[in-house]
Amino acid sequence: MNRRKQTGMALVMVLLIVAMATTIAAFVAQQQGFWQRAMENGRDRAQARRIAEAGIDWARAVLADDASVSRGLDHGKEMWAMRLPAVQLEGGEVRGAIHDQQGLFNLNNLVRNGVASTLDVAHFQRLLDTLGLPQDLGSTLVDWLDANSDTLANGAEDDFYMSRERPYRCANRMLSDIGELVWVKGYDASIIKRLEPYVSVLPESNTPVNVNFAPPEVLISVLPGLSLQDARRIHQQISATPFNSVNDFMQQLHINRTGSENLSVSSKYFMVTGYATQGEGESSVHALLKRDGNWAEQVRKSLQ
Ligand SMILES: [Ca+2]
Ligand SMILES: [Ca+2]
Repeated sequence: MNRRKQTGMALVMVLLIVAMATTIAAFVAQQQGFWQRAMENGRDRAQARRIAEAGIDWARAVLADDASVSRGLDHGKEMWAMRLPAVQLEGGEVRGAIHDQQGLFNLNNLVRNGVASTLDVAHFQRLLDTLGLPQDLGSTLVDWLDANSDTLANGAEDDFYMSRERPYRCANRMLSDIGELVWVKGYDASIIKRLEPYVSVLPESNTPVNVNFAPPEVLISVLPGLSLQDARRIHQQISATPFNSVNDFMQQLHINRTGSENLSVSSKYFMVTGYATQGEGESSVHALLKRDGNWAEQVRKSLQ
């Protein structure tokens, strides 16, 4: 990396850190009253939680800012995607990062308006195949998501789940979190762990894959005809030079446009992770954000 570029990146890093420190300072001032009332015992932890949560406000501001400077384009070389070092605060520290969610395969795309999407099901079957996972996981998940109670070949509906030792009903609707997969026939903790780096659970069922963030395994699942070797090469190339348009991407691959309808170079869903320590207390937060125009809002959150 040349010197000028290095200086530029260092400056961006400083700006991000200043933005985070400012957001947290404002949040802390606002919450003073709460802290004074908090029980002495849980005070450190309560403070750590609030600081970790302030990371969400920081991410919303950073993503809104990105939307105003890079309309319609998102990739790993943008400011929001940079990894920050821990920011030191009085009595502790805070770390935060923003991760794109649209380079991943959205499991809720499998069923649209209650009906299985044949194309997305084929994509998911290919992903399962690439990861060495059983194909039946596609059928059981489609049955779990689709509105009807007709069992697909190798699938599972109410009659299967209601005959379990501890019966429960088939959801017949979208997933709201990846953890819900444990209820679906065939899925267990180890399978979820294997899938997790490649899939997302977004509150919509028609989200395109942002090619600038897609791992090679996801690229080949959504682009029939692309070899894993070519996908790895293109993925490596993207980390240095992201694509500005889906057209540029398709031209580079020399494959025809069929199958590219659900590709993109922009994202509207992001996962924010925040981790804070204060004295003896620590806390972590994961929040899914949805960006619409210049506004980013929280869709769901888990706080520990
Ligand atoms: Ca952007
Ligand atoms: Ca069903």
